[in-house]
Amino acid sequence: MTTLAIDIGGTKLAAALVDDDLEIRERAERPTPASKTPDALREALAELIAPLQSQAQRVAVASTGIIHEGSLLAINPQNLGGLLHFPLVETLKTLSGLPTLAVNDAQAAAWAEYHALAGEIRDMVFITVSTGVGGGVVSGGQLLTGSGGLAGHLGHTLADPNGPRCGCGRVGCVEAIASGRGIAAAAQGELAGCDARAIFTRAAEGDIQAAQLVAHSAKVLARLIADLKAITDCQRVVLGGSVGLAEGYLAQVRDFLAQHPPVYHVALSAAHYRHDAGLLGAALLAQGESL
Ligand code: ADP
Ligand code: BMX
Ligand code: ZN
Repeated sequence: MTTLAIDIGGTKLAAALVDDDLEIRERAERPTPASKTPDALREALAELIAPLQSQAQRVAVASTGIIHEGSLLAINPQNLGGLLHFPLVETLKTLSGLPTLAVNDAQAAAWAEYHALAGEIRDMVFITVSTGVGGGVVSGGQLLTGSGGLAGHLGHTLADPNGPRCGCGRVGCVEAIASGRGIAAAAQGELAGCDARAIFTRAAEGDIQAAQLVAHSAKVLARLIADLKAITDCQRVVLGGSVGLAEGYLAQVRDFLAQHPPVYHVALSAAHYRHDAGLLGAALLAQGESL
């Protein structure tokens, strides 16, 4: 069977045709629409899947937001230009005419990365550092989704009670500081208005403020990972997302984690499936449910 996998992020939309052996046949990508009304998102999704949908037998969506009973509810609507709610499964079923499954993007990516580990590991955590900071927890070989889809939303745990207000309504969340948006929001002076990608480029060129912004994100991530080790006793933490996968970022997180006492140490690795972990995890979940 061929799955049309779709990844909806705060910055980009991706779609791919995925075979049952997890090979990607064709892939398409476009920016998440700037006017993020439900109609704009529906339109962008329709254009994204139009060239692919006739070749698929089912649709599997990995999306930013709390995914519950097929609908997207943003915990941080700022990541989606204010879009709070979107009927994901209903929209894609109507557009494609195919059976459709939807799951949170980081939960999906965690499932793909867990399978890629294919060994003794039964407890792992996936963290995406991207537009936001998302997560997926596999405990005892089971993907935790929670009763309402909230499980793994580790970007909304506390990093700094004196930190910036997060779009979720709390103050000082990890996401408000360490995410791509958080890094960009903290930039001042000549870096004000730059996005995270530009700030990483400037850091690599030796800009001191840019390097400090990147290091601060990595330090907050390392603290989060130490907390996660204490909560889950996971054997591995896998990092993904465009910030998480950026050159040199994982090494910095590793160095900051090494400054914590040894009981909080855990093996860290970059996502095996790189930017496709969400797409492939959604496809795997659709296979598992024989959709
Ligand atoms: P999404 O959140 O849509 O899943 P990404 O994983 O690409 O998308 O994350 C988007 C964030 O990553 C943005 O804040 C963007 O500025 C940042 N980003 C994109 N490319 C890079 C890069 N090469 N290095 C560092 N940050 C990047
Ligand atoms: C936010 C939240 C999570 C998501 C995470 C990463 C929204 C819209 N999203 O914490 O559900 O997993 O961002 O999302 O509230 P991404 O777009 O950065 O990949
Ligand atoms: Zn928050």
